Amino acid sequence: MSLNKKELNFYKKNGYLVKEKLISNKEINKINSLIDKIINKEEKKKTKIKNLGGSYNNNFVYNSNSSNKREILRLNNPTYYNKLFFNLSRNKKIINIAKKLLGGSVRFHHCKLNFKLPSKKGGEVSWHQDWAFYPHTNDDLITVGVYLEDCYEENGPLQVIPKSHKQKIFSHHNKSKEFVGKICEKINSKNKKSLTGKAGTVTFHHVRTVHGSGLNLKNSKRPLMLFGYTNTDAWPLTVDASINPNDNFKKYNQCIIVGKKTLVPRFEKVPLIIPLPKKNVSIYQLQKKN
Ligand SMILES: O=C(O)CCC(=O)C(=O)O
Repeated sequence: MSLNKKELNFYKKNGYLVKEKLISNKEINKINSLIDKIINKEEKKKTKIKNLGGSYNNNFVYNSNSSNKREILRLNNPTYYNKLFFNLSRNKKIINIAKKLLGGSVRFHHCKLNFKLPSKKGGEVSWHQDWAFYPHTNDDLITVGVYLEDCYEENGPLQVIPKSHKQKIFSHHNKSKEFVGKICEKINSKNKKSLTGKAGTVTFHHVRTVHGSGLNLKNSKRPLMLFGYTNTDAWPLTVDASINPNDNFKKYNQCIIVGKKTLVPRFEKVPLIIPLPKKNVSIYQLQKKN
């Protein structure tokens, strides 16, 4: 199952796309069994953490520092953690679509597995553009979300503002000029769309699309795997949680899934705001600041 012209045009116009049930139940079930094991093992541990464990270097981000009541909000870099997650990030159906949406080549950028815990335990993710976190020389970057359980309105699905990828880059800095990972000004969200679907449904949104998510009103964890991909000629302008060419050029090139190595970035006239000063913490902590 690939992408037809109508879907490609829809993505170009609106900055997002949903492919219902792209991943089979068999694959989803295997991944969910693995996740259950990981969570059970981790939540039993009573290791001391601070700062919600939420720096890039830690595997897990929690909703509390207290070992008695903490639950996992995020597994950082799941593709390094287990081959099953890596294989999902290289899934042919996902990559074929990403290739078309990115314009012909695909480089893996980053990955995270988000759990939206019930109600305030999980909280909301405020409106933001991924582009604010990792600006590149052009904006052929995409975020792909895989729902690992059915996700409907009441589960706190991803929400997007259609056509926002063609508009400005919003400031993600607060009044004190700190990078807080959210849009602080009031935005028009009248036309927001919730990206819902059964387990195995895959969402695609452009790196400049304004998005976020509301509360999970159910007693579930709403697992959502998020993969970031770039065109190979989009060169990072800052250091972020992904592999940086200046630190490890070999590994950076090993992230190419479709296309060839290049030393020639493509520059486009794209709006940019550099996300500095930035703290090495997760979006959950960043967005708590006003
Ligand atoms: O997990 C969510 O609901 C949204 C997360 C998100 O947008 C992000 O991590 O950038």
